[in-house]
Amino acid sequence: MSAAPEQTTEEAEVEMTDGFHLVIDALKLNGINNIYGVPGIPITDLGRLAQAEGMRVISFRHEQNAGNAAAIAGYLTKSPGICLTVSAPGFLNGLVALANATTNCFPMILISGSSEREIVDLQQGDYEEMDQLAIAKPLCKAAFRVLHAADIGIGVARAIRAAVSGRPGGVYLDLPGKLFGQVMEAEAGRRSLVKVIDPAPAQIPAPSAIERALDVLRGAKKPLIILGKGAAYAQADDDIRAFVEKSGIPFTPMSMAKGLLPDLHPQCAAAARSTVLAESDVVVMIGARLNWLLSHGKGKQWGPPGSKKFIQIDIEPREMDSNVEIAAPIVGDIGSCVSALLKAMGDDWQHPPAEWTAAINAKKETNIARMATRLGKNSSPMDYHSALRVLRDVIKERPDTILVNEGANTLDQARGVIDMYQPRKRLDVGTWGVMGIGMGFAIAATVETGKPVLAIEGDSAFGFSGMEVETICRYNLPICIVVFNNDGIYRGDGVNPGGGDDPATTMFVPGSRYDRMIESFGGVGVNATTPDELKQAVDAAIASGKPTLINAVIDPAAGSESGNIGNLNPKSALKKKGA
Ligand code: OXT
Ligand code: ADP
Ligand code: MG
Repeated sequence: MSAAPEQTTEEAEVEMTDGFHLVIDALKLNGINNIYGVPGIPITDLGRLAQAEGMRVISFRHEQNAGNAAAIAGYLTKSPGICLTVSAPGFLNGLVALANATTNCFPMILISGSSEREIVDLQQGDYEEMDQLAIAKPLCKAAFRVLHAADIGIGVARAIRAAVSGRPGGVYLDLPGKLFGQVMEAEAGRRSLVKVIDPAPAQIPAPSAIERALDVLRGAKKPLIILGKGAAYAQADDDIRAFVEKSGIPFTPMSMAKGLLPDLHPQCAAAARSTVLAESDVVVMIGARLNWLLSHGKGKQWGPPGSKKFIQIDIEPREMDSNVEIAAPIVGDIGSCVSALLKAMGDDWQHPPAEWTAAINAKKETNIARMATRLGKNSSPMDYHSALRVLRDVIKERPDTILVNEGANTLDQARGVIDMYQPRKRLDVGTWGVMGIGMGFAIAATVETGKPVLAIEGDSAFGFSGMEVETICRYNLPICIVVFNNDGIYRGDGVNPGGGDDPATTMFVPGSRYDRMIESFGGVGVNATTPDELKQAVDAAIASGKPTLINAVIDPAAGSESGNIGNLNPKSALKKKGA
């Protein structure tokens, strides 16, 4: 335990500690060694002292990016990522990331300093006054405030347990400025800290649930497994692979579950997605929700009504029947559920009928051939496919590289083209389709794992967190950012329908040079206009580990509105000028 630096004469005989040190000691005691944040009143010294105590404190330019970093740190490590912010505006900046973490089931703790309770509660206009606890509550799994230094240990313990147990999510911890200066005897402080034992206890499924699921599965003629990011989070990689292979059932990964089993695995049906969703008769959902990304489990995409039975593995009981009836719910943690299934399957499990796998393979071949034609073109200027072809090769050659991906066309095309080979190597916009995760995810991904990062960013997507290139250069992180610069949102050839001088709402300054941004901070900038230039620049970046930003010039006319989800974009039915 660290002692507070300044002590009064009376306190001099006894070792003392204070709120600052207790927060740091509580985090360290629980194996948390990284903090992502932005300094300022009242937490500047907390960051400084944490650094002095050997923690890694990464200071960002904006709290939203620090929050996204904390969230993905939680996803990658199963230990809550910590985001540290100042009061009111800093807290609010971090809140988008906290809500996004909760939505995506990523464990994180947003720790914000806050103003004086007495003044805030009487609304007397304190510096950065805001009732932060009340505002955070509906946007996270749990929210706590600590008023006494002696309660810091319990507060941190509750926050950790809430973030990682059951369905993981975001937690808010409110620390009023006055708390940090509170002094207490170091020995009492030491005793007040809690090392959280078994923070995410195994949740063993009921044997009857396993039997019910296997009964449903035995009756299947066209079974399908859908792997979601919950399955990747669970880190039960070997058992999941063993279950898929022993069952012989085709699988398709949701975006962030790509690589949990390699995309080139013979049972992978990602390239026949529409076929397997529509034609399967039993679907095993492992850590994936039947939300908008899966058309809520119903409608045309899922074939005729009544043609499907679902088995769902999830740690959250209330997820069951949230959109359609689940014939066989298995509630528990994925590791325990999958290993129970494996055991109960016995040694004579029948693989699905050959007609089913043959039909899938035929569809896969058609789609892969279609994709090959698009990838084979050497378009000038580059289109999405000619640029992505070389990035696909980069990941093939360096499969331990972590891929961060956001945008619309840049996201949807990259997801299809770039095969993933290892678990938890693809990080993207997730459940909300949110822009702005890019630099925060990239920074935490390399800080937490030590792996190189390739961030493939639409030019709009990049803009949401682009200032963090300075952070990347400051900490000299091995991150290579490729900005797919098509001069705008979805496309770069928009026209102002009003005919005025203002550009179209989806347009950016044409021909911008994002590579020059990173050069001003000492990083490597490259302008790439051909696939060869792009490949050379990425290879050099990954080999050197130097912060690099490549401005990949993409045909402004190559994209489509909203990427692959144009169907969700309402359009006015009224025919007006330019509409
Ligand atoms: O089976 P069929 O035949 O159907 O074929 C499918 C697969 O089988 C096949 N396939 C393959 N073929 C061959 N080989 C391989 N390997 C292979 N793999 C697959 O390909 C097809 C399609 O497969 P896919 O993609 O798996 O299937 P599908 O049907 O697309 O899947 C459906 C979905 C819903 C699961 C999938 O599309 C998906 O995951 N989508 C996520 C979409 C998403 O989240 N998008 C981001 C949000 S868009 C919009 O909101 C944007 N905004 C607004 C905004 C946001 N988001 N956030 C904030 C804070 N503010 C504002 C903005 C501002 S995007 C955006 C910026 C955009 O501009 P940029 O400049 O950044 O980007 P550009 O567009 O590049 O300019
Ligand atoms: P995707 O977007 O990939 O489809 P979702 O975020 O929709 O994935 O779903 C992830 C699901 O995984 C959530 O319902 C969550 O409760 C569940 N989950 C997360 N971790 C575990 C775990 N360790 N065991 C069981 N279920 C989990
Ligand atoms: Mg764009």
